[in-house]
Amino acid sequence: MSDILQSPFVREMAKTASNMYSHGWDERNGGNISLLLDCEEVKEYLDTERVLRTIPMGFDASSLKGRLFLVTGTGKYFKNVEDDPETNLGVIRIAKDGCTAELLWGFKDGGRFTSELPAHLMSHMARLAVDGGQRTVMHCHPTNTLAMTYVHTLDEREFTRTLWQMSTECIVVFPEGVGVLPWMLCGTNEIGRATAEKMRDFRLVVWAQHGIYGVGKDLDEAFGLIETVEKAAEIFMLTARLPRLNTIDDSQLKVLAEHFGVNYRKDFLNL
Ligand code: 2HA
Ligand code: ZN
Repeated sequence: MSDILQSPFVREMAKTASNMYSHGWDERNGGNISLLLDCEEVKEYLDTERVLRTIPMGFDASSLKGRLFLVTGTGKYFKNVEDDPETNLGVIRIAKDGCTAELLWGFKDGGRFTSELPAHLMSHMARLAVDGGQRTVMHCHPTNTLAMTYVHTLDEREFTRTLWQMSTECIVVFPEGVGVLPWMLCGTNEIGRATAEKMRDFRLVVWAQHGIYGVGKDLDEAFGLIETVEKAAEIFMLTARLPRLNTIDDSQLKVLAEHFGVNYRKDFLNL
């Protein structure tokens, strides 16, 4: 059996956590990531018959039963993942009852999965229903995106349109826009359901005064989506108190979207 610490999934997850930390998106224990794993690939590294512990999840994820996820741990710091993946990460399998996680590897200090597991697994379920290639859910606290939720209306259409105006590539990268949730208590099934509901239409969901969720086929895709929103939010915040002399207007956004052939939210523009 090969060393799981050398597996592409553990290495890439650890590298991504460090990268997110370096961006200042994951202070202290902020942020969490989950990655849907390929069972056959995992068998090269783990005896998947050997369950170390079972951990109740407190919600039903029946449609994911038998599926394996690599997830970050609750209370764990992103800055430490790369040095000690086995303590800060875990591989879980959703048990037959749909409500229990079977720990196959990791959380070596007796820890457990992220407190945001409901939002992660419910988002995986929602996205898998629209995109079979969906594998990653990523949550973090990017500074400018958070700042923007204090000074900009949380109306989804307006929020998206402002982001699209902040950089030419935005409408091409997230043509469906961003979903926005008002402030809600985090770590609950309720915010999990609300996030998953938005994930039917969006790959990005902003949690006002908290952070953002991004999804994708792999870590790079989810990271890239969040990175693009955060860059646009940074430009918004840098220019928010200055007179706006120029912008990308709605007809230019339309030309962009058509040129790149993306299916954008036409109702988010004033055309
Ligand atoms: O795990 O980011 O939303 C820490 C968080 C909770
Ligand atoms: Zn958070």
